[in-house]
Amino acid sequence: MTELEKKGLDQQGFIVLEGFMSRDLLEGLRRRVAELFAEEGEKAGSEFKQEPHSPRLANLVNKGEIFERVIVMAEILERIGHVLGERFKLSSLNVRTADPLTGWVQPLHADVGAIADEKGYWVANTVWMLDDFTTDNGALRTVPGSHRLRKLPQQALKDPSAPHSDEVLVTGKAGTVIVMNSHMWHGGTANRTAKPRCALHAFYARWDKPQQQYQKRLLAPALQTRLSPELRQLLALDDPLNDRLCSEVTSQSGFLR
Ligand SMILES: O=C(O)CCC(=O)C(=O)O
Repeated sequence: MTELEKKGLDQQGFIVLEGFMSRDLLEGLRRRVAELFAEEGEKAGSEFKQEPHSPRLANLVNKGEIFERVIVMAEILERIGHVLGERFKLSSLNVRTADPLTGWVQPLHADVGAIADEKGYWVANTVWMLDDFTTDNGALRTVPGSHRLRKLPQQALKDPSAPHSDEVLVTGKAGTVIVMNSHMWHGGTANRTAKPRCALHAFYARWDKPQQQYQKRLLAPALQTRLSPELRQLLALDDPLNDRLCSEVTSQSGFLR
């Protein structure tokens, strides 16, 4: 990773890896995501939480080998490690679609309502653009530098859904990946076009915090058995501390109840 990327993560809180996905990976992800939405229908996303006007899929490590490839990519893990330090785990793997023409704006939030603690930052997210993100179709907005405030938008702002004077919209071509310190305030914007906008979120947490979705409970036993040691570690499947932490919380969101 370059010095510029380190500075981007440290200071503004995000970096954009243009064209990161190979054509095969992008097409494979789109195909699998479309199949899952068709199979799951109304139930899509129900392992986690459902958001208005934003069809979601959850628990994706359990739903196809292609997702195992996504969560373990070295270039991404290196950048996540820059935010979280050496020891971290996958917290959840979800898809979110911004439905067309609903007017729904996802409130600015920090993931899982996380505020950096005395050890530093403990949440980092990646947004994998499965469609182009444009100025009109519900791209991600960010408030650069807000991860350093150690405050949540709902504490600092009258209306976290309103436009923010410092916001920056992140646009890019399908195949691009955003890596972010997800204490930084961010949220999806309204999709004002006629087509849905879809993204995959691979979300990571520091080793000493609970997973957003407890992988050991959610992944099929047969899948857990065949996973490599590297994946087992990333998913915290053999980690008694994670078992305890996850037993103490219910699944968390930064903005959904
Ligand atoms: O898909 C997006 O634009 C961002 C979604 C997001 O930040 C979230 O669901 O927590």
